[in-house]
Amino acid sequence: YVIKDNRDSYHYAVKLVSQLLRNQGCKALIADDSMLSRSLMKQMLEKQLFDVTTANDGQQALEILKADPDIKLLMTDYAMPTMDGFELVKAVRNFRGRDDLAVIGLSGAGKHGLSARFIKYGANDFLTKPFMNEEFHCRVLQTMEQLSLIADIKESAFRDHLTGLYNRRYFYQYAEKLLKNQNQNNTLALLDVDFFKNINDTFGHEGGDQALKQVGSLIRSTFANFTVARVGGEEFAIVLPDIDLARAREYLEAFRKKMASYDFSISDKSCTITASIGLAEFQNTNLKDAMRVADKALYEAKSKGRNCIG
Ligand code: GH3
Ligand code: MG
Ligand code: MG
Ligand code: MG
Repeated sequence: YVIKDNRDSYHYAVKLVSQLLRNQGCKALIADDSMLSRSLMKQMLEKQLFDVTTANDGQQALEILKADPDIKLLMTDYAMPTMDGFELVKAVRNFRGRDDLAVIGLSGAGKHGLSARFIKYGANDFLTKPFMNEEFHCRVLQTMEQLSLIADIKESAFRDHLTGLYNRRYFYQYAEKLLKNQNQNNTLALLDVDFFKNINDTFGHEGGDQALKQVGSLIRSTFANFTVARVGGEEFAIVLPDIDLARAREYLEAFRKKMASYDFSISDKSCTITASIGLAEFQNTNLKDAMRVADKALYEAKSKGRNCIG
């Protein structure tokens, strides 16, 4: 249906199928005061597997967008009764970026400059009504494909390849933003594998990597609801929001014991790996200050003999 006839290339077909898989269950919103237009676009977006909601005015669309951060595509008409498409795009860009919510503006032919203005206000693309179904599908597909690419790039930029955990870059950029202006007691835990050099010496670098993967997944599964990052070679950080130092100590002590008795398997040989832990409680402080405190506590844990909390 979207691949029109044998004019379409194999390349386009492949792109289409892979994007359709990603569109599946993805939410789209249509803002248009014409019922005919709404139902036509709804049908077409449903063919692209979107979960579609409609609004008959910009104001109503804005309310829906504010309430639902999962909407990934907005198709908006220009002329609508109380809030037009330009106002809607301007307002929505205050809380949703171009790489997070795709906006495609639409308007009737004949008015010059509408497409340029839509794009300047923050739309990703533009369609003139009446449009060919084929062009509608191509533009939606292309816009969503760009969003998917950006999401993939972000994902790989913020993930550590070895363990699949967040990396240091993510940890500093995002965790800090997340915790700013929150008047609660948060705890940062810094965990460093003990005598990791010995593991490398015994099993080789490849074996060391296996150990890091297993340590990473043990932390991840234990602290599934928290932000966990690999912040150094064999160093991991866990942010525990709204958890004070005393409670964090209980959690981390339980984890330390679990890890010390865990049966790691490196190159088919079973072995024991322990870690030392430093904790820091923080409120509005930035993450770097908390890291310094946790690092100091970690150093104390190492000098106390390792496999303990500083
Ligand atoms: P300590 O108990 O004092 O922490 O001793 P340690 O041997 O763990 O300490 P140190 O920080 O001196 O050594 C960490 C080692 O981790 C050094 C480095 O070669 C190794 N390493 C860092 N990143 C990786 C990695 O990605 N893979 C492997 N296999 N080793 C790594
Ligand atoms: Mg209209
Ligand atoms: Mg270290
Ligand atoms: Mg170490």
